[in-house]
Amino acid sequence: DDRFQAPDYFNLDELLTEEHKLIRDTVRAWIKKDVSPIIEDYAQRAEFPKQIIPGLAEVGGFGPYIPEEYGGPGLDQISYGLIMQELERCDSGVRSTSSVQSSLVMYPIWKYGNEEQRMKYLPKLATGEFMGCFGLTEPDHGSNPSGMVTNFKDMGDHYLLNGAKMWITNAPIADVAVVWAKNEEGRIHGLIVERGMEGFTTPETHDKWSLRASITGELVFDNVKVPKENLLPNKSGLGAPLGCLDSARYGIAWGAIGAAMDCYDSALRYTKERIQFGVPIASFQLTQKKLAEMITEITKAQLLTWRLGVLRNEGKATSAQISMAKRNNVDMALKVAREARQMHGGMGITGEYPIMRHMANLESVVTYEGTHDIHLLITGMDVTGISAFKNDG
Ligand code: TGC
Ligand code: FAD
Repeated sequence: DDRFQAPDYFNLDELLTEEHKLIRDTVRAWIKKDVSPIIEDYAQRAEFPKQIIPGLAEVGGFGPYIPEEYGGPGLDQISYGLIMQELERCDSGVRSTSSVQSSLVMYPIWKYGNEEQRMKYLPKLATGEFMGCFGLTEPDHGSNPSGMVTNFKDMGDHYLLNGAKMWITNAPIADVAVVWAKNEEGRIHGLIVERGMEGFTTPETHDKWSLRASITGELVFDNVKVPKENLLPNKSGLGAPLGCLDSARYGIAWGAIGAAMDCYDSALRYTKERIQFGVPIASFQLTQKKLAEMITEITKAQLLTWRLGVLRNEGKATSAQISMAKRNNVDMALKVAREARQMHGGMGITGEYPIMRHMANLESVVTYEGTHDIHLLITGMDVTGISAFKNDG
């Protein structure tokens, strides 16, 4: 049987509703039919498969939890997580497209925008007619976004935006960008910048060895006139972009499990079939240790993340809990991918198997949305009450 067998060692399916399972299985079937057959080729050629956009919209990949009145499917947080899991089981870049559109573009417009902005952008973002991107990171300010230098001045009837953002997922194909910039008092605000505004360019970032099927670029603002109605009015300060990151990081915690599942499934299948020294390599204790540890770690991550989803549905999840899950699950997935890579021997470095692609993708996932060490420091700060981000040295 060459069908993917989703690991469910602790019968987690029993914790899901019929609707959750239906949503997950719908995404799984679409991925299998339309995306898995092409993804390796696109990744090898470092090209984003644009043709998947309508399908992504149809399976609820754009703003899963955005209410129906704004064109979203209005799903709960577990459904959102399961969608991310299935997308990243295919490729972290596919999940990235969905994460950015949903949590980094639709979420801030929904939460921090006014009614006109919601009605203008959300329905089109939900169908994929508009693609969005999120500009927080700058060349000199990655882990420390509060130091950003991108800024806007009040010119009376418009704002004048200057600066640059770097490492922006979907920038080169985006119709709209949610951009974080400081006003003249140094306060961070979100602005909706649209393609076509004079002085706004989105050069593509080339030569990535990771997330090759996802498109990345810069956002450059050279005296861009932004209409005043494009400022997100309902929240400002660093907490505004960080609130979006909470939602995206939660999705990544689920997504990483998907990538790990795919690596585990492939490793289990391969080691049962591959014969060396006259026996399947799965019969060696060293192989079994790897498989046993993989399924243990995947199961722990599933339980942690399911619980986090329940807390989010109840509005009780803290940012620090989300950081712990993002950090744990991505690290877990990266370790599973590295082990699986070795278990496939030489075949593990080829595109015949998804392993090397997952492994390379996860190097971005462990860095973006807060690095592995930044999330550790968030946990450290949460338990001690002391911030270790800055030192006086
Ligand atoms: P700090 O003083 O701790 O906080 C400033 C204000 O923000 C509030 N806050 C939060 N609010 C909501 N959610 C959170 N998670 C929050 N964390 C903090 C905080 O209460 C405070 O509010 P107020 O009202 O008192 O001003 O800020 P800090 O400058 O010390 O920085 C904290 C730190 C280091 C944790 C933060 O800067 C951080 O998370 N850095 C990592 C940067 C990051 O994650 N960048 C991601 C860029 S986007 C991206 O990577 C997209 S990839 C997507 C894809 O392709 O899938
Ligand atoms: P730095 O902040 O320079 O960090 C370098 C190293 O120093 C890391 O190991 C870090 O952990 C460590 N470090 C930094 N500060 C501390 C500290 N206080 N204590 C201990 N160690 C520390 N950003 C967006 O805004 N939008 C996007 O759509 C987006 N998409 C991305 C897509 C890809 C493929 C990639 C690779 C990145 C993307 N990013 C995006 C940017 C991403 O969020 C940043 O790369 C990330 O936040 C880290 O910033 P940096 O690369 O500048 O690394």
